[in-house]
Amino acid sequence: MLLRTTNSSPFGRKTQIAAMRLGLMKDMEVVGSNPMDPDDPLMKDNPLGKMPLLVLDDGRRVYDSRVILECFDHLAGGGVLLPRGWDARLRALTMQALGDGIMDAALLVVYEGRYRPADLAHRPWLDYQRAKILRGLETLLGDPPDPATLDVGVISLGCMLGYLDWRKQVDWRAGFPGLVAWFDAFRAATPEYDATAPE
Ligand SMILES: N[C@@H](CCC(=O)N[C@@H](CS)C(=O)NCC(=O)O)C(=O)O
Repeated sequence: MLLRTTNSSPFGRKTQIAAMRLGLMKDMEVVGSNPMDPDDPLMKDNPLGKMPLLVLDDGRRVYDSRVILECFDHLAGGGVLLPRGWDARLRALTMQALGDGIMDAALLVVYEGRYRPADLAHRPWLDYQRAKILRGLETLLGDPPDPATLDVGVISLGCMLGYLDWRKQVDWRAGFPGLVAWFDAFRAATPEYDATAPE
């Protein structure tokens, strides 16, 4: 298999953590991508031009990170990162949607600064995205999943907090100190997280 991503992508980090935990890295080559390069092979593999992108041995292209995690779990026999029981599965998928959704908003905040000329930056748009991040963190704080039980939701939430640490879209440690212990417990239980840190 071939995984197109970089360590700087929090969505790509989800897939690398999952692959490591499931013992799939030995079957996989990881190749960097640049979504801003129109000649990058990513463009023909994923019409959305986003990473991560997985190429299966039979040539099938798999996107996005949620589907790649589902694919990895299936390849590992199923029921590992996606619980088989419906209630636990629904909870894990919803937590993944929360983590991914916060990362989507956080990514848009970064892109606003990176790709829009400073004189065209639109403050209300940034506030709108940051409000999603803050509401999401509040929701997580209200009912966090067990940080030591790795599933698709916990992977996404851990990558999300790490991404906010790195890019500093909001100061979550000051605003939500209750989440610091959750993040520390996640890192302690998930060595794959530190092993996939962006350079
Ligand atoms: N929902 C997608 C999001 C992937 C995503 O936004 N990736 C970013 C890098 S972190 C990207 O490729 N951005 C380029 C673009 O939006 O054109 C997933 O879960 O894989």
